Amino acid sequence: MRHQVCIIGGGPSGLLLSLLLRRAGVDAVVLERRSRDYVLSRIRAGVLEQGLCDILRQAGVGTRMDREGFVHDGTIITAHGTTVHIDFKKLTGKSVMIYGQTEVTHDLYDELDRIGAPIFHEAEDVAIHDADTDAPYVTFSHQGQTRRVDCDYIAGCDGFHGVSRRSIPESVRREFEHVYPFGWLGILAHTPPVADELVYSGHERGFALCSMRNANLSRHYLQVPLTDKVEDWSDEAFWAELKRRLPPHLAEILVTGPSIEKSIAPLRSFISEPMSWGRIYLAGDAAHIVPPTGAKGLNLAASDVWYLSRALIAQFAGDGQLLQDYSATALARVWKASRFSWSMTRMLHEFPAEGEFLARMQAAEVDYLAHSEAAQTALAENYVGLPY
Ligand code: RFL
Ligand code: PHB
Repeated sequence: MRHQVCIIGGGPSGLLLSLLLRRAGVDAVVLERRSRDYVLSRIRAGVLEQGLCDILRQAGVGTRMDREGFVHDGTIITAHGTTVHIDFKKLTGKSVMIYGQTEVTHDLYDELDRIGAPIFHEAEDVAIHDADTDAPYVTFSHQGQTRRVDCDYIAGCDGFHGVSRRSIPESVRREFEHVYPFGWLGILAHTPPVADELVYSGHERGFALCSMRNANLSRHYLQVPLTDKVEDWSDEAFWAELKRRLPPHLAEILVTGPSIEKSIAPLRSFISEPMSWGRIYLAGDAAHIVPPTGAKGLNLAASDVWYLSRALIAQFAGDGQLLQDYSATALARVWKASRFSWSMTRMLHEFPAEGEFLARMQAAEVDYLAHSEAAQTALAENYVGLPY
């Protein structure tokens, strides 16, 4: 088969790219390794920047988000005995939307189905060929048959473990990685959120985050050692530890209940440069990973996809400049969002190996944040998302 663009990976990056291209008359196919049910069962991001919300609306998939999502005008940061309310709206004029990645993915599937965009699920052994020529192609096996997609461009939207990044020769690739000495244990529970806004809590026992999906669905996280397993954490142990890490007035009103999902994710910062080679263009987690503090992962995937969709559309219209500049344009925003995620992670987590000096620096940083509108504005500007 022949398509103008072959998109590898049907997570949010790949699905959104497919839709944005289709809207401009560019034809793309999506190859996804997993089943649709599997993709939809992954509980991940929950905070959408205004930039991503605007893209979804423009692409015609924002209706349910605007109906069921929750606009948050601020967030609460509490650590070392200091609590700071960051008022996004007052400081930046912008807000964020609470709407799960799972729901975004759902909405994208529904629209792609409606317009008949091709998606192959359970596409196995996806391999990229001749990416450094004008006639690249991708092979995969599907329902026992070997298939081949001839295309003009390949979009690598296949996440951190995908094949696309690794198809760029090692001699060309430069990878930057920072692994944090802990993970996040997350639970989802049918309980009301502890506050109207998200609560980021730094504590000497470790970081905690109280997030939410809706008025009766909470998403909470605890910093845990990398050696911990999900089985080590009963629901009771989770709630007891979360209470210890929250300020007393929130711990008192926290409503607990059985978890409906529980998982541990390690934290890392990772950036692979360049984000393109030959006819391959990487977007989202295929090119970079941020720690979840600050909720940038999905939003960064969206800005990559935005840049890439504009560049491919211009290319097919005869102007190749944006595509030539894609890697540099995307990376400039990626490094800034990575810096923000890294600095939020540094400010709020326990780093046992680093001792009292770091703890004092963290306390000074939160105290500064509490008393400086400039510092609050800088945090808010990054949290609601840098422009693109
Ligand atoms: P995804 O979502 O990983 O999708 C990539 C897709 O590619 C498929 N794939 C392949 N398909 C074909 N052939 C292959 N060889 C393939 N290899 C892989 C995969 O099955 C998958 O469907 O990347 P994408 O689309 O770039 O989207 C990025 C976001 O998913 C990601 O940045 C965020 O979810 C990160 N993230 C979080 N971000 C936040 O902003 N807030 C969060 O709370 C948050 N929690 C998380 C997260 C990421 C997690 N991961 C990846 C471990 C929690 C977890 C557990
Ligand atoms: C979430 O709701 O899953 C979430 C929210 C904010 C973060 C990370 C995760 O910084």
